[in-house]
Amino acid sequence: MKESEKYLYDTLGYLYIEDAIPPDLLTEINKMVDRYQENIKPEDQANNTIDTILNKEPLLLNLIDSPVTLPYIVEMVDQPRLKSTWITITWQGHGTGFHSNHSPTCTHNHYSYNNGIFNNLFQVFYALEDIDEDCGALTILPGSHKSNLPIPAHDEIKDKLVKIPMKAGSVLLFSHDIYHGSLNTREDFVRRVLVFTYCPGCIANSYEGGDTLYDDLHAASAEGSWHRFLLRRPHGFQLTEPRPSL
Ligand SMILES: O=C(O)CCC(=O)C(=O)O
Ligand SMILES: [Fe+2]
Repeated sequence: MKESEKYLYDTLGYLYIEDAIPPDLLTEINKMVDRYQENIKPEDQANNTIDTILNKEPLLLNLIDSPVTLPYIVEMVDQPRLKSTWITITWQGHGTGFHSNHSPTCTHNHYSYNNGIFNNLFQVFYALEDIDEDCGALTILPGSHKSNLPIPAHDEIKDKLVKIPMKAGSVLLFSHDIYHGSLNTREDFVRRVLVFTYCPGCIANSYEGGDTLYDDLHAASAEGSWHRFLLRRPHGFQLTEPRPSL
């Protein structure tokens, strides 16, 4: 990770990188998302997230330690572990309400800088198609991942929000402490994203599957591999797998 990238990530709370998914894999992922999209009835369009997608779709496995994102994950997450994976399919009029892990938060669970960047929830947010500003581009308040004060009412800060358009196959890396949300206002466009969340090894899984979520994938992975390391169960500050080198 370049020093300028560290500076920008620390200051703004995000980093945008193009060509993060190889074109052939992107085509395969989009075919896979087509199958989910076709099966969502119009009345279910508001409920548009398919959770634990990695457990359902093995073709995503090689993206969890992709050569594009791994150097950033390793640099900015302490003894990283994969926490959550999902796809979101967002029709017009839908999106994700604004939220953030940061201020107020519990004292130990936040972004910090201590001779290096420490993310507690690190979002690896892939665009599966071009996402223009009005197509549900992620909208953020830059720098809010480091604020010392509680976030004011949305209306009071909304003119400082920044929309981040993305190219198909690009990735947005961001701290989940940043204030963020999205809304697709385009009638002719369905926004499709793939999201992986990484956390330090001491943080537990929150949702479906709990800490055993990746046990089968972990057991099937090669000894000493990044797959095995990233798919391990949380275990306090103890490492239960040797950490591979980059
Ligand atoms: O899908 C979105 O626009 C929001 C995603 C989100 O909240 C996240 O990745 O943490
Ligand atoms: Fe979020």
